[in-house]
Amino acid sequence: MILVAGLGMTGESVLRFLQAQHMPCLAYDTRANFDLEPLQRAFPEIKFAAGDLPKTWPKQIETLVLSPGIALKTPWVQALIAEGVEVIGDIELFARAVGVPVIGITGSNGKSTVTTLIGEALKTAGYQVAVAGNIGLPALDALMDEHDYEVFVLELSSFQLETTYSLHCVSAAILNISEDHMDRYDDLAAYTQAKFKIFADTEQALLPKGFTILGKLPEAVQYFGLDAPEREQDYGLLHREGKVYLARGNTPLIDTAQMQLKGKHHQLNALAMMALCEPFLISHSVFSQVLTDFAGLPHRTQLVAEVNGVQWIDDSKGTNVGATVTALETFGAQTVGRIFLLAGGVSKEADFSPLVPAVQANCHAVILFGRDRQAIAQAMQAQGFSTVYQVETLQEAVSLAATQVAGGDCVLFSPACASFDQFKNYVERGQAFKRIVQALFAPPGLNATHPEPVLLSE
Ligand code: UMA
Ligand code: ADP
Repeated sequence: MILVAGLGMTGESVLRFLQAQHMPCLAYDTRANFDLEPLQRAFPEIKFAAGDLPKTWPKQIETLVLSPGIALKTPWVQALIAEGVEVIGDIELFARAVGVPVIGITGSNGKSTVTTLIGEALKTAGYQVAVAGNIGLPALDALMDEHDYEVFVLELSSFQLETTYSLHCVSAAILNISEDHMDRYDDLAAYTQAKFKIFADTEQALLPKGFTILGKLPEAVQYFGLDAPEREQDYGLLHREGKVYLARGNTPLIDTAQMQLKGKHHQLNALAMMALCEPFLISHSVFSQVLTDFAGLPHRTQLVAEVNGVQWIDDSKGTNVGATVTALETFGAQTVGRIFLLAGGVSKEADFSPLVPAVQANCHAVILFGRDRQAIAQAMQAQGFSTVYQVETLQEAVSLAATQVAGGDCVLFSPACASFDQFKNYVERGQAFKRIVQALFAPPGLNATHPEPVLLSE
């Protein structure tokens, strides 16, 4: 018998897939308050449980299909493993069933952007392409929809890769590694090792220049970075006659000035797109068109309002320190006035000390909100950055920023934290930011509260 554990988006897609394959299963969610009723109605033949795992179930289970939100080290999962139960995830089921080429993308930041860019490039080149995985559409749902896809582009999280064993990719990348999900991993090495599983069966591997090799790689390995490429097959930047080109080996390919997305990190994302698309022999005019047209995904350093010369930036997807550092560096380079950083939420046990130098170099003030704001405040204090305000909610943080900004300034909402203390996910949090900012400046009916700032230095 199969046990499907975790009944979020992934678990539901697994239930649909197993039902379509006529494979019986049991279904379980660890959350005692999880509302099973809609699923019980949709899948009347399946037995469901929430809260504690029913005592009689473990004896019946041969395979556990585990959702990414449940850690492998969870005691009841470990107990099943000790009993010899096979543990796989939705991507493993996908891998066993898919019959067309797959491109895999993992990394700490930039996954969704690169996955989307590749999808756009393949589509523009005429391929029937599915873009799925951690980006938000469960891979099995894409596999089962009515389209005849010729290629799948999968964004893969470390959580998904932990339970994946036989995914064959025509090309795959780790885009970068910076600390994330330290509540799930013992250390950065364990997190990196989980990501490295993407290369278990790939034809062509792409890695950042200088990346430490942690396991078996295919013969075809390519590196990418912001320097000139060292080898003909590598990707990087070439400077020619005052222009900066995306390049392969010694060949300049696309003038970066054409790109709508600005910032060094997006140049890296564009290079990754070109490298990962190599198996599909896409012309450079296609890449050029995609990079000219693509304005970025919502909630990633997105300008949501410009009022009285102040830019309000939604980077709600900045859910770890690395992403927020990138955003600070990007806006630090282009903002004429001061930067106010709005950050906070669920820390995921992150070390916030690497955030401080970027704050010192680029920020006028930091406004912290959310559950774990004190952890960020302490890191700032430890390194002597004292223009730090603490409030409870995002609403208060925005209102406080509004009282301080002047023309030329930028309010950067890049939380460096997960959202689920106060929001359902980063999308809802980004939408809330936009709504709050717009309400603040909407005439009439301005109803903002301006809380008393709490200055750490006071
Ligand atoms: N949960 C429980 N008990 C359960 C099941 C879930 O407590 O039995 C909790 C988890 O701790 C987690 C939440 O519920 O907080 C959601 O977990 P889930 O496994 O049900 O998640 P899904 O709804 O299936 O969504 C997952 C990805 N979420 C996670 O990995 C946490 C989604 O990525 C992904 O889009 C979706 O599958 C489709 O593939 C989101 C994400 O936050 C964007 N990913 C992390 C990230 O990008 O940093 C990895
Ligand atoms: P992911 O899917 O890995 O979370 P996204 O493309 O959604 O990545 O971007 C998430 C955040 O990371 C955004 O805040 C964005 O500004 C930042 N980011 C995007 N690309 C990169 C990169 N190559 N390196 C570092 N940060 C990046």
